Amino acid sequence: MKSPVRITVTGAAGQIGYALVFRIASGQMLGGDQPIILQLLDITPALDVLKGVKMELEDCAFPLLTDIVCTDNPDIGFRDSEYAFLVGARPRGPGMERKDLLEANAQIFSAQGRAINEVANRDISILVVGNPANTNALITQCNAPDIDPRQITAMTRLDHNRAIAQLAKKTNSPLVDISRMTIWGNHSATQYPDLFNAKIKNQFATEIIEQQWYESEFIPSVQQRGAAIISARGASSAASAANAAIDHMRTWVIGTPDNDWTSMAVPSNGAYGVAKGIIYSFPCHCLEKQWSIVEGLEINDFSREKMKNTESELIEERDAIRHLL
Ligand code: NAX
Repeated sequence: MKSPVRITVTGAAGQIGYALVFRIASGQMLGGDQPIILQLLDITPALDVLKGVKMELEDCAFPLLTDIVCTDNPDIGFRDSEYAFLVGARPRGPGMERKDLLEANAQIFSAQGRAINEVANRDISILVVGNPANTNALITQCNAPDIDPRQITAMTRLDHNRAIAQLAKKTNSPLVDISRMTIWGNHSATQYPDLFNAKIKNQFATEIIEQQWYESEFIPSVQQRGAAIISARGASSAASAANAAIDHMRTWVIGTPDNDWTSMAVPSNGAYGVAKGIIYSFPCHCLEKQWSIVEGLEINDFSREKMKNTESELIEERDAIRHLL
């Protein structure tokens, strides 16, 4: 029997947390032979809710779940953690400017970065989900100087999955026939879902779909899907976000299939002319807890402009909280 790994989920009393922790505990992230200790972190007023989540986890009698820690203390929540989902974040309140939101979250993610630096396992793999996810990941990284920056990523897998689903639906194709989808840039309405490299079986998607549909329906609908869910459900995406978070971690650990890639927001190394250091979503290959940016893809003028636009937004976000980096 393998020894248990510690997995931290912040914001575990929230709606994504509720959709995530049961799936992790059932083995859907690391497989059916990997025992798990869940370390659930939330703020003090949410501890009662967290207690209820813990009771329900116990009631599932998951064979892999060997312990559950509930805490409002990041030094306990991240202790010896090997995987962390940073979901908890401050939502935008009434009258709050974007800059205020960035600052409020910068405080949260600086404190968590420092705690990770102090107490987490040195090989921790971190996925930031809480928005603004890319910039929150940058703040976490700057506050955890002893952790390799490559281990701190942000989530665009939900956008990636949404793009695959929309393309499959439009072309009446099985989901498994779609490969090489790419989300570039920020997890925001400026993200660029790129179909020029995507394939449906062995054909390029752009040979099958019309440019008009691509530009005026596909791109906006992927960019605005989060808002569409809120207006339909009266609450933001939760189950699909939790599913994407599991997909992100699982792909990172077990790898991408041959001839395919995933989308992950990772520190830019300057590939495709993207400013070094910002956390930008790229097409990535993964193998055994390592990722690498897929280089050498052809980028046409249409894509280049959209990639620049989302890059500019990330640079603005970084500059707004630069004093905290
Ligand atoms: P909820 O408001 O349901 O839950 C958030 C939880 O975080 C609450 O329990 C809250 O008490 C906790 N929290 C707040 N500050 C904390 C802190 N300092 N330490 C620990 N916990 C803290 O939000 P939910 O719907 O679960 O969404 C969570 C985050 O995911 C939001 O920022 C949301 O915008 C973001 N999303 C990101 C997505 C992505 O693709 N990257 C998609 C889904 C989602 O919108």
